[in-house]
Amino acid sequence: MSSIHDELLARSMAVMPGGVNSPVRAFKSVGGTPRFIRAARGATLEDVDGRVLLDYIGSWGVAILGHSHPSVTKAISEAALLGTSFGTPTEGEAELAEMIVRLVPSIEVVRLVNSGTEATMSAMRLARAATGRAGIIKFRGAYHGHGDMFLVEAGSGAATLGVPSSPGVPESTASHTLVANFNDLDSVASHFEAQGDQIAAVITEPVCGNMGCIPPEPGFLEGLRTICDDYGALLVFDEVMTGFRVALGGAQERYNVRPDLTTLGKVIGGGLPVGAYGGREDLMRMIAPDGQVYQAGTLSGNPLAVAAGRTTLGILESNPDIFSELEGTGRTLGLGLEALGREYGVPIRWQSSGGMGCPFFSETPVTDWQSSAATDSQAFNRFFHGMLQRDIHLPPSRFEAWFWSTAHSTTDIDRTLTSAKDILAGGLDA
Ligand code: KE4
Repeated sequence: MSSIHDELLARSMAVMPGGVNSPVRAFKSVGGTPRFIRAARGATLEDVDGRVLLDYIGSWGVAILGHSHPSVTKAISEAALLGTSFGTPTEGEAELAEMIVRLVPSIEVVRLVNSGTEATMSAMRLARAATGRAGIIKFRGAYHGHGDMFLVEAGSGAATLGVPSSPGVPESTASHTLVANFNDLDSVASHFEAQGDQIAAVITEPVCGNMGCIPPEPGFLEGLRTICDDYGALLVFDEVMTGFRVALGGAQERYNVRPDLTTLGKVIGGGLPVGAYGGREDLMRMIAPDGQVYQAGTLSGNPLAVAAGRTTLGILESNPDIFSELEGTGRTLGLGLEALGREYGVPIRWQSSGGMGCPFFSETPVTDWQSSAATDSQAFNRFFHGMLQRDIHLPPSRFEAWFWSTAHSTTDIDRTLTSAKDILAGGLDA
């Protein structure tokens, strides 16, 4: 008998690609039918069947304060009564920009946009304009949104010029994207040695969250900073996920490395669409209308999203202990899951930073795309569905990080671990 989720998926698929507005939601990598959600509050989602699910998707990192935080909902409601989008400057945008400048160490000037993708595309256009170079370096397995230049996998064999990994990305675009390996400075150096004078920037997730959670190894981010300085390239930290997630000042504060440009998203919108890019003032003043580098957006900085973002950042700024609490939750989850793995003979390796992390079904550390791709996908998929059957909704892919919030209680974490124990005791090869 088909469920209401099957019916809604069929209806959605009739009019939307895959029935979703973002591919990962479709459960393609884990199989099965995605749950249609009708409400979310605190650490939980409520599906259209009325089932309440403990949520580790957290809207992919957005919901650091939990869903429907009363202060955020109130701020949105009040802003909505004044209108939703004016297409003019507003005081709220200045306030949010001032908060970002105050809280993110390297950001002196910032531009608000509507998504992480817009932020990364704009930051790389600026880097190319500032350096007069076209080449960019990204890391295999890293995700920076769906801009053409980022949808590139390294060419096979020794040729490491990018080739498109999505139809519709012209070779001419992909050829400017060079691909290196995360946590491998030599793979970056070899690109610079070969064509350093053509490389505008290196863009990295300072903590990778799109191939599972992979923190930087000691010295890696510092090494990127040095090599960019040596060759006159810019260092861009894509903190769309790590910003206000791994520390109040993001990964650049946590790891004490100062990029030239930073991109932000997710948390800064408090659940509404906001992205941002910012950094050195000499670079950001090149953006129109101060400078000639064009970038624009009808709904950029709209009053609703800015109200949600300001309220969220305000709560984080006035409660900095939140980050040590989130770190502690990650430690409890990690120690518990790894202990269960040992108890039941299932290799589990937990990796996390601040309020993001994930288990890998792996004997060995996961330091880059290759080691992430080598982890046990079947084990993950069985674990995923076992947790969903127990009303715990993990991100539906082993290449995604889990996100927890200030709304996740110790009872929630205990329940997560007892559910995991139940599944592992039953065996994952069933
Ligand atoms: P958006 O365009 O989706 O707002 O942001 C793109 C982006 C840029 N940079 C990083 C480091 C990101 O993680 C993202 C988006 N993250 C994914 C989660 N892996 C969003 C989920 C989805 O695509 O539906």
